[in-house]
Amino acid sequence: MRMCDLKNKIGNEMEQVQTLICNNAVMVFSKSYCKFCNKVKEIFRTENIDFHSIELDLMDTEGKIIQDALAELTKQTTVPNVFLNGKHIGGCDATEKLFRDGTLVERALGTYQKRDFDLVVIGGGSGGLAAAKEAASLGRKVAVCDFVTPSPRGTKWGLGGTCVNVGCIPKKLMHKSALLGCDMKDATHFGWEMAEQAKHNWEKMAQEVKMHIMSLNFGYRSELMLKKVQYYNAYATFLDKHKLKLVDRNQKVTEITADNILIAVGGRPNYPDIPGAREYGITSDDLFYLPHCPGKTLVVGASYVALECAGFLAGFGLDVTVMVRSILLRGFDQQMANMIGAHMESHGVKFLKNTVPVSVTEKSAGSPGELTVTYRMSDGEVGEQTFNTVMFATGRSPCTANIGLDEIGVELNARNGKIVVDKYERSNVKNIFAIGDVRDSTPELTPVAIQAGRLLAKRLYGKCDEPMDYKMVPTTVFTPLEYGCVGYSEEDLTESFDAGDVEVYHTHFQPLEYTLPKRDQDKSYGKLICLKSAGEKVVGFHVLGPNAGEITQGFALALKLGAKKSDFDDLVGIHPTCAEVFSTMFITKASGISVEKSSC
Ligand code: FAD
Ligand code: NA7
Repeated sequence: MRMCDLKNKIGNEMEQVQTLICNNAVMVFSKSYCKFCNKVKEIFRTENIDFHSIELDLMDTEGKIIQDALAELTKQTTVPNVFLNGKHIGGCDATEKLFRDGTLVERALGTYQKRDFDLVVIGGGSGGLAAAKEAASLGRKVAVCDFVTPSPRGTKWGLGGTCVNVGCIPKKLMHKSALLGCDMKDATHFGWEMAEQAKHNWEKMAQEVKMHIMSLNFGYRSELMLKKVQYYNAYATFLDKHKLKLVDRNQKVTEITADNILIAVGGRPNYPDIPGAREYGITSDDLFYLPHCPGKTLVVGASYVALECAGFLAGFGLDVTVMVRSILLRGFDQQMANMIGAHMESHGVKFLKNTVPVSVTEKSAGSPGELTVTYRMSDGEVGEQTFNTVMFATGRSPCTANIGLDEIGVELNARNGKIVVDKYERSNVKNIFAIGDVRDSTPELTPVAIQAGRLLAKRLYGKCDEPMDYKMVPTTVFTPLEYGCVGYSEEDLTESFDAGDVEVYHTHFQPLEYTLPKRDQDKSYGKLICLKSAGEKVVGFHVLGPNAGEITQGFALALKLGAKKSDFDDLVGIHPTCAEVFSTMFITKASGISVEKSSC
């Protein structure tokens, strides 16, 4: 009931209160010394909302009478007491809630209309699901729209996004499968007698991986149901900034509205613009679901998706070639990148360097068939080879092209099509947010998307002000010899700091488990990059060796907390491990002393 309608029910002495509420779209009953009242007024100023306030403490006895009347009207005895367009809102918390969830301006202007949802998330991947579940836990009405457009080869999958279906999860499981092959070879040196030589069965592995993924898909759907998040298995496009059109697999159209919309649509693999690429090539989207062993494989591209896939395929004993246009692992520390390349090469992976594909044609059909790849080297020479499978890992593009963003004016980075947002993940259209792989200028990693999603929901619907901290994000490349890092690469540092200010400590190490099989001598390596002017603060951590991901996760905390080299030196190692080398790393690169052949 609008307070103005109560006018006749209360005494004449309340007429002044009623008049204030009815005559002012935004009315704040306040006390001049009250910090919550000041906070509320500051919120209105920030949002450019005109408001009228009276300070009850400056009004002698009249102020007390007004406060009593307000208590009678609203059952609220405290200030601030806020009214928007005649409707009682509440105090500071209630006003802040509307400010956070983005509906305050519309409510103040009297244009707010109740929508179907508080939050609709487009994209049921790592970031989208995290945000949706958090918002629902905070009591909001939430929907998730997720739709997988099949790959050009027809591969499709369930709820959970890239990580679960065609990214981290199948990749790490296949990496593990390849490592097991290696371990089995090592096992004979540890006294195991193998009845017969182990053979890899692609079909069995792919089936097991698929079953695991399906169980995860099911888990995500159940979680959404439990949290009462409405799930639409439909492709979403914007009709206006609060309204979406959803089209499901049967072309059934639904329209829904929301106060806030989160875009978490991720990205999909690129294909090079050459004849036969889409017709005969596959991407990581297809590889994990390939029903047959890929056989002799060409992987085009040299970033982490390419090297990881090439690594596990070679681990299964397949003939694998990586076609590198320029450098390995652009964006990563190049010393480490080249060490990874050298290790892979020593395990039989072939590299066609400074080379780009020109065309792919079918030589013979089959599962797998044979494909002829023509390629050109940087010196202009043209070559041709036959492969059973050609996989393109030539980057990914955000799924922002066909979702109606132009119509509603959401700003994209013209260079990469990603959504430009502020530090609170808000786009230039105030009620539209973006996180995860589709957000511009942040690492494309699952935990990053999850953390950003959770924090966004907490800022919108909880009591959190914290923006996502995108600095010092650790990561690992799951090549046969894993590479973990956090912080700066040596290349980054020379761009940002004076070369004389940088000290690099490093060492090779021999994992104990490699000693009996006598393998990979001088392949494992660690380095700490320190800033002299900051008391040798460690600003870069790099490790190449078994279980690098596990090692890096722990040390990432040290870097995040600002650890110095002396803290690493004070740390007592755990023996015998690979990680302990970071507690005994005393040789600097500048000294020129050899770091080869040190072992634990
Ligand atoms: P996604 O997980 O991509 O989810 C987006 C979802 O939105 C998808 O389901 C998509 O189909 C859907 N969608 C798109 N458009 C629409 C629309 N209009 N309507 C409805 N739904 C739509 N990260 C790591 O941290 N560790 C790893 O080891 C790792 N390995 C990787 C390996 C590979 C091969 C790849 C490709 C990626 C890997 N990543 C890894 C990256 C990680 O998978 C991504 O950073 C993460 O999945 C991004 O999450 P997201 O929520 O932004 O988007
Ligand atoms: P990246 O990191 O964008 O790397 C793409 C790689 O593909 C890189 O080595 C490129 O070489 C190469 N590339 C790109 N276009 C071509 C063409 N046309 N021909 C040959 N080689 C090419 O992509 P990824 O797929 O590895 O990973 C993308 C994200 O997915 C990653 O951030 C993860 O989060 C998941 P270049 O160095 O440009 O010469």
